Amino acid sequence: MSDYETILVEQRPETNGAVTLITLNRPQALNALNNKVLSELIAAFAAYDADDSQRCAVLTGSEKAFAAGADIKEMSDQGFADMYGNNHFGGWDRVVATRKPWIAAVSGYALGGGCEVAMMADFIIAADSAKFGQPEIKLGVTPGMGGSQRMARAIGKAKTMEMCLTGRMMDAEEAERSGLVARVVPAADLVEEAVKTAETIAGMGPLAALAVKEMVDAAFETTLTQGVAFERRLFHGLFGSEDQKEGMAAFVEKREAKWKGR
Ligand code: CO8
Repeated sequence: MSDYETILVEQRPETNGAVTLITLNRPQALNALNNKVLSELIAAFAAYDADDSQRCAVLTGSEKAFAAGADIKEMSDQGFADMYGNNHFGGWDRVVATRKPWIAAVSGYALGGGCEVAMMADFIIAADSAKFGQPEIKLGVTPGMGGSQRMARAIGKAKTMEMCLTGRMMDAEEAERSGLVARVVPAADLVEEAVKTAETIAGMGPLAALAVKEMVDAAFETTLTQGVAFERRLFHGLFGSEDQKEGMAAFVEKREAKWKGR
């Protein structure tokens, strides 16, 4: 457990500490994201990234709300100079810069900034109770933490425009059908299922996991030809690792691989 005020961080014992569970913990505000939450998440993700024993992370909220958005009360009186001058919420880029894999486990509301943070994850596992939305237009603003961009890349223009222009919510079933989430599970099993999935990832070669994340992310930044070339170079590069020798030897010898992350 941790000394943070707005989040809980735990290296899950059933995974021997390989899976880090980060839980948003501002129940009185439905986990609304304020500057304190952001600074604590930046610290928690940096600590996760820096510790070799931690191999995959899960970010979750409460049963009622993953996060009901950026903290409206914190923002409401801010002017242009406050927001632009202080690059308000620019720090989320540091969460996105996490190099190791992490999963968003979403139950209940993931609205506005909450939906945007979920979309920053490598993928989303949703409870059947999950509700996604970008309702900022109802407040006279727009998504501001990447929602219009990441949602458009995840589910395409038509649905993104509809979601952002009407502010309507999308349930878990529609989110899965649309490609916003990887999988839907019963709400009661959400954290267990997400941790289990994270444990599977934690059991893979750490270098290969970093490379997968880097190459899939590149698909959203490059042309197909450049992306395929980048993938091939990373693939070639892994042949300089001990884990590639170990992984292929283990297959031939019909045994479990013992990864070194080297
Ligand atoms: N911010 C601050 N407080 C919130 C937020 C929020 N986003 N959401 C809920 N709360 C608070 C409520 O004010 C309430 O507090 P109190 O008890 O003190 O009145 C408490 O949480 C419980 O909420 P409700 O009583 O409203 O609970 P309900 O079950 O009736 O409703 C809803 C749940 C539907 C989720 C409702 O709370 C709601 O609509 N919340 C706001 C959703 C929203 O509009 N989110 C978008 C926010 S804007 C945003 O995210 C912009 C992101 C980009 C920022 C980029 C900056 C650069």
